[in-house]
Amino acid sequence: MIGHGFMGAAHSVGWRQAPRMFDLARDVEMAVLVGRSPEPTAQAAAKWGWTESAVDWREVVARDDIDVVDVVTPGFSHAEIAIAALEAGKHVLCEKPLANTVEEAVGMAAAAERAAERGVLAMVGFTYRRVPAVTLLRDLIAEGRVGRINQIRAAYRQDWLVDPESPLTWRLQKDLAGSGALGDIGAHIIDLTQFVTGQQVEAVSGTVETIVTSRPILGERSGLGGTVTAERGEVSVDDVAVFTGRLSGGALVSFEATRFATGRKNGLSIEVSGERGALRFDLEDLNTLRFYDRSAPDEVQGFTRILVTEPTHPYLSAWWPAGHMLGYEHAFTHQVVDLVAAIDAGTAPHPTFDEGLQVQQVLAAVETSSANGSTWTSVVPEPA
Ligand code: SOE
Repeated sequence: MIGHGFMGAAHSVGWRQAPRMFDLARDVEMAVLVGRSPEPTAQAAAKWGWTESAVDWREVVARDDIDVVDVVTPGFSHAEIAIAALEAGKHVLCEKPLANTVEEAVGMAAAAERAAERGVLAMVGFTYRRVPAVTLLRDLIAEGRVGRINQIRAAYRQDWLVDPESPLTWRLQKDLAGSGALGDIGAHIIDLTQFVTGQQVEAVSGTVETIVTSRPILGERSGLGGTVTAERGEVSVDDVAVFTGRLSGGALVSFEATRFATGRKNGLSIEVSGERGALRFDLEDLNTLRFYDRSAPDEVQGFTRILVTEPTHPYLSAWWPAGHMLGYEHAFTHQVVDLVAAIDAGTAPHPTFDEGLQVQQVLAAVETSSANGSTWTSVVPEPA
């Protein structure tokens, strides 16, 4: 695994738990954790259960005893590391969004296509697909429970930047992160919408905005923030992105991605409204799925609460008896389970790099739309 920030911790939990709780077709050995500085990397490796630590990712990626490379670094380095790993014949799991630009994502998707010819696989870490209630939501739509989809509301709302004195971390710098709320959390709701509907966002109209334009330069890092210095630097990414999308099936989607939703800590929600019913999920209540069935008699109409903890629900048979609740980290375990199953079967693990590239194209179209007065913009522009 390359990188050891917040996502490094989450992915480590996934790699550790998956072989302990699920029957995997392959053994998992947490071989090497790679970071820029020897000491913090060695400490993280020891804490999370990696056998070794190292500082040179190129050397590690070339090693014969490595089969899978997990990329959890900031977006600017995804393309270089993932392409090198695929070329070295390693399966790759890469954090979202796939890259910082469409150009980089195109290169990564091409590398993944070449690798696939040699049986080498690549997957993007849009982990929320693996929250059991989300997978169930997708399954219920596929079964026709909501019928034709008329409208979707998808939001990802956090508030960790509402303090103007919160430091200028890498997530606030375009050259490091690609974009702000749009790519960091907007990418999740684009992917989720497409995953649960099986449709693609084909055009968008949107606005992106930066609310706090300069922030204190970071001293020592910790988690999403860290200590600050007296100097300020420019915030070069968006704080809020609000956009409308048109799905291939015709429905409109309202998207909202923000780190300024005061009081919302990790509020990812999606509500799918169809001709026969509706489904609603909220990450802050992640064991629950709400279902409205229009065919129910009038006197019992209303959203019902499905507690998604039954052994018959996706991924749940490996965990606790019904009603015993899962958390944020379980989705990272399920991600490893699905990746290892795909590697064993030799089939493409979803989301593929092509799917990651398409999300990147939606993100770019939102930025183009915003720069052009929120005009409707095709996700992949028509050739001139
Ligand atoms: C920060 O906004 C962040 O950590 C995202 O980068 C993650 O993808 C999301 O899961 C939680 O919030």
